[in-house]
Amino acid sequence: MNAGESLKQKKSAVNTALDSILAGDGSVLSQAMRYAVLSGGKRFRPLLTLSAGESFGADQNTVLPFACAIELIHNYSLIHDDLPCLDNDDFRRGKPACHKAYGEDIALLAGDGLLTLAFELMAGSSLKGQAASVRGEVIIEVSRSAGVGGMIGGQMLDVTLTPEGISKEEFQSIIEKKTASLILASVKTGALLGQAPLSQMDAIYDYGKNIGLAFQTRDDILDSEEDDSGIGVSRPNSISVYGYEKTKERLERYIGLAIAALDKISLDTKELKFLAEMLLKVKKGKENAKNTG
Ligand code: GRG
Repeated sequence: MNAGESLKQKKSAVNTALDSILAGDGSVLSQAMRYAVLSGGKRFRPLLTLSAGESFGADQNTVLPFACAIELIHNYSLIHDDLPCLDNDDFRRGKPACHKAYGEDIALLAGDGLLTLAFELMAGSSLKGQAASVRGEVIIEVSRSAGVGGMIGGQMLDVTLTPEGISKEEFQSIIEKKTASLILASVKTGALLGQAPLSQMDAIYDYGKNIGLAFQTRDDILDSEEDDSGIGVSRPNSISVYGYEKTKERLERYIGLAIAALDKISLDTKELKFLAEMLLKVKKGKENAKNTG
């Protein structure tokens, strides 16, 4: 099986697990949580976790609850990010955003519900042998990446800094925290559950960080190609800081660095390489609008 096919199988396993995790009690709140998570999405982060886990010999059933927990955290952030007080987006994955479908109050709580459920999943999953000994380390890693030092802190910078006055250092700090930190934690989680040796952690870090930076850089390129409004941007992005051509060069550089890091891991990392190379495909027409399944 090639990497594309095996990743397809992993994506399907993630979707099946999420469907079961979010079975809920039929209440409006549980419907809103299901709506937000099961409305599509690339499942990029859980695929990274599962692929990294597999590279280091972890059993898929061990990794799956953690991979799903990270996807729940990602989806909570999208629900909250779409709210009128933040990005004020009416659509997500080509469908009405959670607050458009369920109202702001329920969307806010659905996000909170997903975030807390993620930690319940990680703390409560059954782990055997050595993997059990790293549970605490994984939870700390994911908490930090999603918290004030990571995604929330990055979002705070994003809403407070303006495209006009921002320095390159400040911009790099935004994307490292807002986007790259959870992506890096996704990779590290798989590696930790697979008992990756300390000697390979630098390479894992380099891969995860660069793929995270590439992810946001690519998203900015896709956004700029979609936005033909001519009114400019209200939030800092890679194009406003570096310009279009330099942004494309940066994307290629990040991906080159991520793949070079994999070369230092003498294991089968072809899925991780495939996921990195996927980010080089930047085509016109925002995929998120089409990305419903
Ligand atoms: C705590 C009030 C409160 C809000 C949190 C942290 C946050 C708000 C929002 C962050 C949203 C975010 C990280 C946006 C940038 C990252 C990004 C490119 C998201 C899109 O991710 P994809 O492309 O989406 O993986 P799919 O649909 O494939 O899952």
